[in-house]
Amino acid sequence: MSPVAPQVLKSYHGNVKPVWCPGCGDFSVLTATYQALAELSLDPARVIIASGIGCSGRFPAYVNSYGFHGVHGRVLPTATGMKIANPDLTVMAVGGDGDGLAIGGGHFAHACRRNVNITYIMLDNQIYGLTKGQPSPTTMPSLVEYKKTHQPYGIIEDRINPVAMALAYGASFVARGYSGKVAQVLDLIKQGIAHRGFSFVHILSPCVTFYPTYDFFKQSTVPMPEGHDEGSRLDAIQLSQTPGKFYLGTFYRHEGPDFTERMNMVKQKAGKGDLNLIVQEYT
Ligand SMILES: Cc1ncc(C[n+]2csc(CCOP(=O)(O)OP(=O)(O)O)c2C)c(N)n1
Ligand code: SF4
Ligand SMILES: [Mg+2]
Repeated sequence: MSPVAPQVLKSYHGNVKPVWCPGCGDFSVLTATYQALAELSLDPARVIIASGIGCSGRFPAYVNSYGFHGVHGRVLPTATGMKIANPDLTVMAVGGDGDGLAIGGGHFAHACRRNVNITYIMLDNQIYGLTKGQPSPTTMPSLVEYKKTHQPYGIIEDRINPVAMALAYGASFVARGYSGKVAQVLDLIKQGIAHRGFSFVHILSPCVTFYPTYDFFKQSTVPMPEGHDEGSRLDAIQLSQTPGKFYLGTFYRHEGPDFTERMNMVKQKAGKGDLNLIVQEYT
């Protein structure tokens, strides 16, 4: 961590006090986000954070920036619209595993392939936290016991692997952190913000109340292998599929034209962005 004056760091704190349970993994990600915004010297008035619904959805209220706590599952369309309309802003999207992979799952593919320059932080606690512990698409019944409150006869669906999904959908930056390792989470958030294009930062963020996984992730998270080639999507996909191991770090990155640049190319072709010239073509 680079030193940041305490009063500077404090200036990124929102006025609302977090209501998360003590020990919730989301606290580390919030701390890392304050630090990332401060280290990158981002003006809070030029940052906007969109969120979905869930415990994770409260995130924007705790940060002194613009924020939009939208509807369940729609964090990516919201953030996409924000960035396209305001390309100069730093736009972040924060949401849960249920928000981004169940009800909002269809948006994930399109956000990845559009390469809009936003940073998507998925706070994955492998559970629906806010609604009191129903299994989510990332619940790991074969790895961690699920308390059988909501599905008393067990979970019969296989889990989704969000990192593998983002890689397969063509995301241009894909990383994973664990809230038990806050310094690395900070580094990944900073990398995600700095990346020009869609950055997906998957955070394993335990829900101490409904699916306590700190012990499990302490054992099963491992650093990215030495010499991993971040330019190889195939190597990244292979690592993301390693049974029982959760690699932490940057899986993949590739910089090419983002969505705004691609739109500008179209504008240039179509009358250099001048609406009158475009209309003239058809009159
Ligand atoms: C359209 C709609 N359907 C269902 C809900 C109920 N609901 C609120 S939060 C949530 C799931 C939250 O899980 P997740 O996204 O993983 O967030 P977490 O609370 O775990 O951070 C659901 C199903 C809702 N608010 N809106
Ligand atoms: S219910 Fe779980 S996810 Fe929600 S605040 Fe509490 S520990 Fe965090
Ligand atoms: Mg969740």
